[in-house]
Amino acid sequence: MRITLASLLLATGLALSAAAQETPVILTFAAQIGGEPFRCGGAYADIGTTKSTVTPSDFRFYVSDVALIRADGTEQPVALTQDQKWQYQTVALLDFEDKTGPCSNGTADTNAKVVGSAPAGAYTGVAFTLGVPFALNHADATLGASPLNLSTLFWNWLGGYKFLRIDMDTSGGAQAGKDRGFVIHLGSTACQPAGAHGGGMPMGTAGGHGTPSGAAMQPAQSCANPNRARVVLPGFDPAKQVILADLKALLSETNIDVNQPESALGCMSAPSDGDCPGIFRALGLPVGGQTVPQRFFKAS
Ligand SMILES: [Cu+2]
Repeated sequence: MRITLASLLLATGLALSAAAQETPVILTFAAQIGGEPFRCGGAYADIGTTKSTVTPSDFRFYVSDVALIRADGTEQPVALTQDQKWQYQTVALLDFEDKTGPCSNGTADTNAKVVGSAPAGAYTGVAFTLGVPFALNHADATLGASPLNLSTLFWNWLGGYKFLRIDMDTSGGAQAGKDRGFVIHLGSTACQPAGAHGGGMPMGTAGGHGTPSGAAMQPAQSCANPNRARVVLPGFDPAKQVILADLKALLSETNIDVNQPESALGCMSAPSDGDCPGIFRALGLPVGGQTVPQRFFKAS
């Protein structure tokens, strides 16, 4: 094919006009507890089935595959700005703790926004996944690009990242002084290591602490329980509304004062953990083959 100056100019002009139709997208999130803003070390009453008072010490989560929704229900992916800090590829970290008070596991910086662009158009809603995509979830966090480089949001190579981490002290009497508090660490479980051959039991139930086992040193080939929650908020206008994540709604059917027997403190996502089903339901994740609409996120 002969390339003329005219055709080059035409191609350049088309590229410029296409680029000009990309429009900025900014989604603002807010972490709340019963409608009040989350604050490290704050006290929030009437949480969970025992109406406990909680003092939170972490509130961070990863979202991915952010999309705008058209009136016909189809999704337009949002291209995230690659900012070398909060966003990498299709993943963004929302971080509401500022390392003050009891939030000693955290980082001083906070981030409440997802920033990107999409073709200009008429959009009526927003969708995103709570979690890290499989392709990025089983890397080595010590080598990960920010924000996938935080050891406090990572289990191990096999289990991957903690998609959501909310930690808290609780006022409840049953465990006061011993194993006090409650944590929510959401992530994939029952992950098979690469190189494992069929017939074995699924290994690597996430939630392990301390030294990774041999299996944990290998990346996962697949996880029986991905535990990634797709969240759809129809009727959402990013220019006027905020996406609220409310801990009280997340814990509304959970007893946070009495840890269920023979399980990790709070819910660390293990399939056998009796502290998890109410939280999974609130996230719209399947429990016993049933799924109900999520209630953790809502539009302001
Ligand atoms: Cu944990």
